[in-house]
Amino acid sequence: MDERKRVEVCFTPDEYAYYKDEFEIVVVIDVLRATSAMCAAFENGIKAIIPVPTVEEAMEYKQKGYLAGAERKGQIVEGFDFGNSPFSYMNPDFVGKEVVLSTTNGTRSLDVAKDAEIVVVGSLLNVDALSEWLLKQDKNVLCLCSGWQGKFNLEDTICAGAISDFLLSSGKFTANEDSSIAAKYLFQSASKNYLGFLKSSSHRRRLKNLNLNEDIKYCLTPNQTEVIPVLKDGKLVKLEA
Ligand code: 3SL
Repeated sequence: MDERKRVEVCFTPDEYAYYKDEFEIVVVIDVLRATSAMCAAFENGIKAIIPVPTVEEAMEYKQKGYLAGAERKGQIVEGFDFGNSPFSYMNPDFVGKEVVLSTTNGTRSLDVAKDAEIVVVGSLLNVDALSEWLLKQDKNVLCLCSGWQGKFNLEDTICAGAISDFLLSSGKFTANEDSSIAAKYLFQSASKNYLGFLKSSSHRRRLKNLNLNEDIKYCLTPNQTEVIPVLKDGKLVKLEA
């Protein structure tokens, strides 16, 4: 009998129903920019992030006095002071605080996956630390890419490929799905130069048109942190070793 655990890649939250219940750990990935911003937030001392799928929910929290941010289509939603830029979370005023956040795709993926046994946040920023932690867990892992409004995207798939490539190389994991094989090959093609590989990707173009080049560079620079955000009772907190 094959004792190996599975690591698979789901390209979009819309496909999550096909994978649900087969994996103890779900890694939610939104490289540009939600899960990168979340990793940056914990690296910079935030206490918790309450991810909410809708702008209305974020506004309700804001009206109750919470620090709340919202992003749609790459831009800060009117009525909010911050959105999804990782640099917004390098704010000394946020240290030790709880922040509410709603984004186009990333918080939607977290909402879709919230009933899994363990939900963690992945990005290129924490990719090595997260992969090593996953290897030690001895559980089946699903990398859930957030994509863009239900569609496939390259940057999340490459990050998922990096995680699965690492786990598969250990010999302790196997992958059965074509999505997982494709993600691994995309990662292997991109890994020497993420910025160059993703030059003409749709979301990179979208963010570049919004003058968010610094965000793009930051989010595509791997291993800037070892923090692993984990979902506990509806809030993201820092996983303690
Ligand atoms: O979709 C999301 O959750 C965002 O990361 C999108 S954006 O990078 O802010 O455009």
